[in-house]
Amino acid sequence: MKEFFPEIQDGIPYGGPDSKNPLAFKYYEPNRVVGKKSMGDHLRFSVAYWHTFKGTGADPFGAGTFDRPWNRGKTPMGQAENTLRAAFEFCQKLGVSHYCFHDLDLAPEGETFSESCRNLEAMVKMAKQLQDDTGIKLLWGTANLFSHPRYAHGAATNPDAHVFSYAAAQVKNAMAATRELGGENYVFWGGREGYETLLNTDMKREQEQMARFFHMAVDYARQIGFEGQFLIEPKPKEPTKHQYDFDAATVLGFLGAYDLWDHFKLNIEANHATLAGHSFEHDLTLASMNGKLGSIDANAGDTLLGWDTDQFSTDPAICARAMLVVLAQGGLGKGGLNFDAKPRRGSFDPMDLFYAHISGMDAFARGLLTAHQIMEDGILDNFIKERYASYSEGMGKQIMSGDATFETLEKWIMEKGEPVRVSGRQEMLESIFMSYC
Ligand code: XLS
Ligand code: NI
Ligand code: NI
Repeated sequence: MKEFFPEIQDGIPYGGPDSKNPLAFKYYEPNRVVGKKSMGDHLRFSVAYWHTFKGTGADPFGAGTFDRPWNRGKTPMGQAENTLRAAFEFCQKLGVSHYCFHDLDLAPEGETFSESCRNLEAMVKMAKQLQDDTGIKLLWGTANLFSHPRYAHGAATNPDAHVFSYAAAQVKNAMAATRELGGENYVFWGGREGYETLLNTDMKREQEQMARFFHMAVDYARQIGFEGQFLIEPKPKEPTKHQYDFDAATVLGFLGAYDLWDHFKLNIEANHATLAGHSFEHDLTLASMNGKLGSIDANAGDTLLGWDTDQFSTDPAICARAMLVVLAQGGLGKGGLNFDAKPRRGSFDPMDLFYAHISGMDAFARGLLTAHQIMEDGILDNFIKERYASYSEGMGKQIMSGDATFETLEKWIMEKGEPVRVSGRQEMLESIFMSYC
């Protein structure tokens, strides 16, 4: 059978931190034990089908540039089969454990809805076989509810109930496909769920529609016995000016307001957090402290550009800050680190996909090692604990147990007077953090 990546024959070796070979890992050793788990189990890397195998490199100023021999074939289904073969060859040679897809990445849309369903079914069958042959697993599936012109005004938030229904039918099939393939999660990214102008938009109604959609998804999962985790992926803008799932805080508020809290966790994407004006670790922490950090789209933006550039992360310090949050909550469970990332338009060679993923995997592996060491030493943790120590005793303890009132505190202040100011030591802590990176 034709190989799509003949340059790689024996997988990607581990070369160690001193290696200068771009086709060797410097930090990622799947079997190395870090704390209580292997690196592979900590990181659960996943390749994103849409960028890595279906991405073309097109931008608003020009056609696709990517050389992707598998995206050819006499028929759309022939092309889909070639792509699937290339995907498993790539994942196996790279040594990643998981992949993710949208329904339409895997199978082409047909002339009719039922033809689309048949296409998906056929591709799922083939994917199942390849999963069995290789041991590569599905981290999550999702439905593309944003590319087709019918979704120009949104899917679940569309003003037309006909479009809502189409989206529901599509998700029903994508969820069944995910279940069939043993997918551990199902992701809802809000595609075009947002608005451009309030002159034509009833925002309250649209959000109610979205909540109905999620409730139907929860019901259907129960009905078919899908045990995967439901994840919502926040993003503040692009494609619509104002996306409803703006950031982790907004999504959590929405889940609480519409009685969906128990059914969803979040899939936090680095580049989406930064587009929302937050750091990656801010949104990770916000999700995690609410028990809602389910999975991660591991990528990076460009601080000079205001859109979702979906680049591979190459900054081990940012990865370390992210992995600190993941380690503190005891891992990602069913989730993983999905490379929702693509090479730049000028990196059109299939081999660029290897360079890109290897550097992304190394960045997070190095981040994991750094975060683990920081946690082992406990210096930063102890500093934070100490900073709040006044709430563990005396009046602070009474405040937190509900025994203090404004009146008792006023009386106490009359006696104690002015507090002693304590430095936050930010620069000292930054310097300690840096010494680990
Ligand atoms: C787009 C999103 C998308 C989701 C999956 O910005 O990141 O790729 O991860 O629909
Ligand atoms: Ni994403
Ligand atoms: Ni994105």
